[in-house]
Amino acid sequence: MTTDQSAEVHAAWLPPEAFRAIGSRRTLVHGAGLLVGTVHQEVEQACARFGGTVRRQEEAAGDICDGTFDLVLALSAPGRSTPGAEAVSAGLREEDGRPLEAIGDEGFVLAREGGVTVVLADTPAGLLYGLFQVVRLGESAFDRDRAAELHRPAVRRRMLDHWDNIDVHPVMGQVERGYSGGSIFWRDGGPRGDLTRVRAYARLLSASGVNAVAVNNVNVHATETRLLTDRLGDVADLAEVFRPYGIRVHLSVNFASPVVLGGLPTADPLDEGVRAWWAEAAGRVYEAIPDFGGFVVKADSEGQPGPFTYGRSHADGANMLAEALRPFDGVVNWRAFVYNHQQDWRDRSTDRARAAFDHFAPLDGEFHSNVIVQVKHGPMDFQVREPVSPVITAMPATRLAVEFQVTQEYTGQQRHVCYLGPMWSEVLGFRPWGPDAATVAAVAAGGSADGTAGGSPDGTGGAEGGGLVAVSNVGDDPYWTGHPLAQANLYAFGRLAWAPQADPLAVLDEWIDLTFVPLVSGDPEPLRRTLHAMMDGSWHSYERCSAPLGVGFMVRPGHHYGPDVDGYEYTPWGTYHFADRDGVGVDRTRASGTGFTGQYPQPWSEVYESPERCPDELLLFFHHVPYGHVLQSGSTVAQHIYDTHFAGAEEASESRRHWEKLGASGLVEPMLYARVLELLDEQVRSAEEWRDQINAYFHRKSGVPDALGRLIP
Ligand code: GCW
Repeated sequence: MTTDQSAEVHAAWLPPEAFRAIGSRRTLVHGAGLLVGTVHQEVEQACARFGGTVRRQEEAAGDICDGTFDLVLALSAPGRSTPGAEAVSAGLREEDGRPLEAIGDEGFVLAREGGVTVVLADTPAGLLYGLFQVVRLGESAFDRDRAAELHRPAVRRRMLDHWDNIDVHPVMGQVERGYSGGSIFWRDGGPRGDLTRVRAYARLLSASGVNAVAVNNVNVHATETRLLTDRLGDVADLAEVFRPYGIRVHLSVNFASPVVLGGLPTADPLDEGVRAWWAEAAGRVYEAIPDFGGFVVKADSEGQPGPFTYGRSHADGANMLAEALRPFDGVVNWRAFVYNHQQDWRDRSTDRARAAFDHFAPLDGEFHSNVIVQVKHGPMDFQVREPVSPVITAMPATRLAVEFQVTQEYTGQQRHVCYLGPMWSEVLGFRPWGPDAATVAAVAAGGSADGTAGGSPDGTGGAEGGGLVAVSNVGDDPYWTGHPLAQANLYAFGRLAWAPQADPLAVLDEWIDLTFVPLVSGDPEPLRRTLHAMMDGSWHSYERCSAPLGVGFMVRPGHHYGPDVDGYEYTPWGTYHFADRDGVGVDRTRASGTGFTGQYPQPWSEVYESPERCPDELLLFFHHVPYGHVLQSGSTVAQHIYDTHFAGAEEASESRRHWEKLGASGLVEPMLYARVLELLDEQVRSAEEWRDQINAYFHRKSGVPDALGRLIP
């Protein structure tokens, strides 16, 4: 592994060595436009290092497949015939069997014939994604013929939200829930100035498939509010750096901006003055950043201002901003993470899991077509295990985006190895209406239960979904992500957003093959095996270590690291487990609980309602059961808690042993080796603490002995 010395930035999944196959060959880059320039530059850099050649040709000249080149990256401009190009995609068909007419906005066709590898795209962005596909393939892009393959992203917008602050927040710091040092954009009240890192980041994101970035925290504090107006230049500077990599910049905005910035007496979304203020603000943004993506809004949530103050609905609020952005094709990502965070823990009728659905489902059909309702994948808050949010099933006439958390707030805070690809993949492939209906990924792409496209009441909506969003895990840490192996999560988010059906372990392979393998001189197999052994099952392992059977939130209040079973039990946050001497879990049934199970369509509303049919891993999310309750696995709740926590701690030690074995092999760079080893020490310590606290707590509460008689403190 190398660090790019010039920029002091770890190369992550784009080490120069990963470009060897391209850089040692003869390439033609064909077409015009900023992103084609980026493609050319990438190839040029690789050639400078590995001795190949590259020619840039804006206009068609000659047959691109005549054998002069090993690799041709060409734009297929309509009406311009490029000899050889048509042959590449001839015969390709759409899913429904029609002949392919257009490759599409960001797609590309890849083929190899007669010794020439060809990437063909309709747009410069498609060409750039095609280039990175050739990088991923390495030598295998050139070693045999390949029938033409069509690659297209499953969702149009693949976005990372940064929870970065400009000022250092007194509690949350420079990056809210950031575990990788400072922000790559902001420092101590202003922009960082040096954009080298942002450029490297843009490049990495583009190579993973991400095409949108929100550059500030959804909790928009005083200074950050001004990014919309007098600090807009700072956003424009970032947009400038992201642009050559096909990434649009979005901004989190403060709903109260007309009051805070504009001096208006109200931020009421139906007030004409307020609407005019936003229209003008949006106009100024687009003057500075013509390809600006849009606004991200957290409203009426955890203390953020919103339309409720004025007795207006979230549709009123979102639509007002949508109208301001509409002339410029901008979108509003309006978050559905709305709940009462000042709940009385004695009140058993309020259920935080219900909140997003209760607030948003009744508004289906009321949002404008450029509003995207952004829904956290689970009904609570990024726990290691949650069911899929029922909001995803409840708004067929609304563009929905599904939100993940790459930053590991509740999954080890980038001190623990926890590869989240398998979790996201499970969510994306989940079929909330049963086995024959749509997946969550299809909803994000714009489908609904019966496979028809979503739409919106003003008629201008339609097939396009809201896409996939995730909270970034990146900071100014030398390895980008605190834990070097947490880079895999960032990579996997982009790749799964592009192709949600991809096998997350194959994605992990890709990441290993780009990040580590090009730098290994000998046999890379032991390294591959070790990383898979440590990472493949690490999400399940983390689940075994932490709160059991889907109950969630047994973490230290505030920073959320480490165990504290009752930490949130008597707080206003709505995150309870209700453990007593007889049992544990939240009764969310219709029969006797909060009725949350009724927010799901069939078959899941029935499955979750039944303690016998409810999947074990979600039992305590939906049911309050006795410690002796027998799980589908055959174990009891108490015994399951003991067994999984002993296993989780043992797995952490095993992971450490795997890594230690690698030490002597010299297969990883010593600094990275040492960093990971140090973090594994902490993971082992923490897993043992989880084991002992959780086991002791339930042992004392229940009095149930461990069937194996192991030591429980
Ligand atoms: O998970 C919670 C975090 C908050 C965060 C919030 C949200 C940005 O603890 O720090 O605020 O979610 O998603 O808005």
